[in-house]
Amino acid sequence: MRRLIPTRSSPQPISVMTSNSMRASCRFRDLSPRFSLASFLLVSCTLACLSFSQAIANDRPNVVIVMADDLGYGDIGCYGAKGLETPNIDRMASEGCQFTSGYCSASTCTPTRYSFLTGSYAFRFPGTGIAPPNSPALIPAGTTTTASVLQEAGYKTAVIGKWHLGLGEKNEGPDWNGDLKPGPLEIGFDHCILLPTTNDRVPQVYVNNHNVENLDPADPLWVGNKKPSQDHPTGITHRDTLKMDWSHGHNSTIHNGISRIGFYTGGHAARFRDEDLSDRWVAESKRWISDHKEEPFFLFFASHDLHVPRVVNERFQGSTALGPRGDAIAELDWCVGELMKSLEENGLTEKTLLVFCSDNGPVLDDGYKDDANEKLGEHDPNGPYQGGKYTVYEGGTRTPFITRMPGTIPVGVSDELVCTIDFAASLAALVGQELPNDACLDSHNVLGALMNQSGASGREHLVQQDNGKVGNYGYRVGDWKLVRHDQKKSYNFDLSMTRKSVPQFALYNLESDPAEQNDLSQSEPQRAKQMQQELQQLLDAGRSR
Ligand code: NG6
Ligand code: CA
Repeated sequence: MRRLIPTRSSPQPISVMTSNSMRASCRFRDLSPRFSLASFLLVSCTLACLSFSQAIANDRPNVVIVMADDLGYGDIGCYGAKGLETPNIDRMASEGCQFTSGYCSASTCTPTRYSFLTGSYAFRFPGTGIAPPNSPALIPAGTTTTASVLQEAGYKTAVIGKWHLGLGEKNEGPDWNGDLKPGPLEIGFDHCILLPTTNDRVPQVYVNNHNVENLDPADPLWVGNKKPSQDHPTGITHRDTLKMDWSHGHNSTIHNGISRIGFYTGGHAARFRDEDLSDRWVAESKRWISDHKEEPFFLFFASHDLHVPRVVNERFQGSTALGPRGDAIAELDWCVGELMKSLEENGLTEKTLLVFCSDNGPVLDDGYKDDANEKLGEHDPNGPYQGGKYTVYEGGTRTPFITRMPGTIPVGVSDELVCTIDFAASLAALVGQELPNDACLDSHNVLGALMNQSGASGREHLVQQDNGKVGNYGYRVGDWKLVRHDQKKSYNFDLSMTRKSVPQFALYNLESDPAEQNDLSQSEPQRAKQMQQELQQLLDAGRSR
C-alpha cells in the first residue's frame, strides 16, 4: 500500500514511495552527499589518529527522539486534531516526513519503552508490563540498547524525562536513599534526569544520574504498597482537599493536592511540582544539547505529557478548549518548539535527526476527573482508528510519527510501516555499528524509510501487543490486520476503561476498513488461517530479526 496523503502542514508531499517491496537497507549512497561513502572514507583517512568509531561518529548526525505519553493518532494538528493547535509539531512535520503508519510496539508505556530501547518485543520477556513504583530495573545492566549502540559509536547519550522501566537490582528494587542502579547509566546512557516511574505513581522526585535529587538525609524517602500508618492522609481520607479528584485507582498518598498510585513518606525537599516538569525537561535538554554541540549526541526526550494527572504549567492551563488533556498537548507542543529552537541556536538543525513519536495511543479518563470526556468537542484522539491505550486495535499503537532532518530527509508524507522498536537496528546502521546476533531480536533496519529515501521500504509486518498479558496481539501485514484476543475481552473501545467481549480472532482490511469494524475472517478463511499461523510462528520463533 502506497498512498500520498496531502495534509495542511505538508504543502509539498513528494513522490518518495514506490511499490517496491525491497527491504530497506542502510547504504551510505542512500543518504545525502554529507553521508556518502566517499566522505566517510575521506573523513576516516584524515582522522586516522582517531579510533574508527570516533571517526565515524564525528561525521554522524545527532539523534533526538521525542516520545510523547498517551498521545493518539488524531491528537496533533497535522494529523487532524480539532479544538487545539500544535504549531511546532506541525512545523516539524512540514519540514520533514510525516508517517501515516508509524507505530509504537505496545499500547502501554513500559513495554513500548522496553522494546524501543532493547529492540526486542516486550511480550518475549514476562514482567515487562506497566512497572509499579518499586520495580527493579527491567532491562539488565549491559544489555545492548539503542543507547548503548550509539554510545559505542562515540555518541554522548542522555535520557531526560519519564523512565518507567524500573531502577535497582532484581529482587531488591530501587534504593531510594542510596545509589539507584542499575538504571539508564548501566544500559548505554551517559546521563539521565528522570521522573522515575509515572507522574501518577509515587514518588514525585527527580532522579539525577544515580541519586534522588535534593534528598535530605535527615528526611529519608520511603516508598511502598501499604499505608505506612493509620493517620497517613490518602485520596480516600482527605478527598475533599484534593485539587484534582480521582475517578478510579489513584487514591493513595497525596502530593501537590493530587492523590497517586502507591504510598510514600519523607523526601520532602526532593519533591517536585507537577506544573514544573516540562520546564525542567526542556531546561535540562537545552543545557545538555549546548554542552555537547561539538560531538555527536543522542537525546531521548521522554515527555510525561499527556499522562495523568494532567497538570500543566500555569501558562498552559486553559490554553485550549479541551481542558487539561488539550492543555497537556499544548505543553508538549511547546517542548518540541523549544527543542527545535535549541538545535537552531546551536547550529545543529541540519545535523540532527529529530524524531517525534508516542508510547501508546490515547485514553480519556485514565483515573482522574479532568474533563477529558466532557470537553472533547469535535476532537477525535484516535483519528480514524478504533481503540486506544490498552488495546491491540490500531488506535492503541498507531500514533503520530515524524522524522526531520532538513537537507537529508525529503519533505513529504510516507505510508511506510515503521515502529519505535526499529530504532535500535536503524540507528546502528546509521552509525555503522553491527548488532550482536543475540540482541535486538525484533528490530528491523528501516533507516531508508525513516529518512524518506526513494525506493526504501519499511517493515513487512508488525506484531502489536497490549500490556503484556499473554494472548492479545495485533498482527499487521500490508493492508491486512489479524487481531487475536486470547482473553476474549478488550478494553477501551470508547477510550475509557469499559470492557467488551470480542471473538478470539478477527481479520480486517485496513485500507477499506481502517476502523476495524468488519471482521472478514469468515469471507477470507484462508488468509485468516495463514495469518494466525504466521503470528504463532513469530511468537514461537523467539525472534524476528
Ligand atoms: C494503570 C493506571 C493508569 C496508568 C497506567 C499506566 C489505574 C486504575 N490505572 O494501571 O492510570 O497509570 O496504569 O500508564 O491505576 S502508562 O502510560 O504508563 O502505561
Ligand atoms: Ca503511556
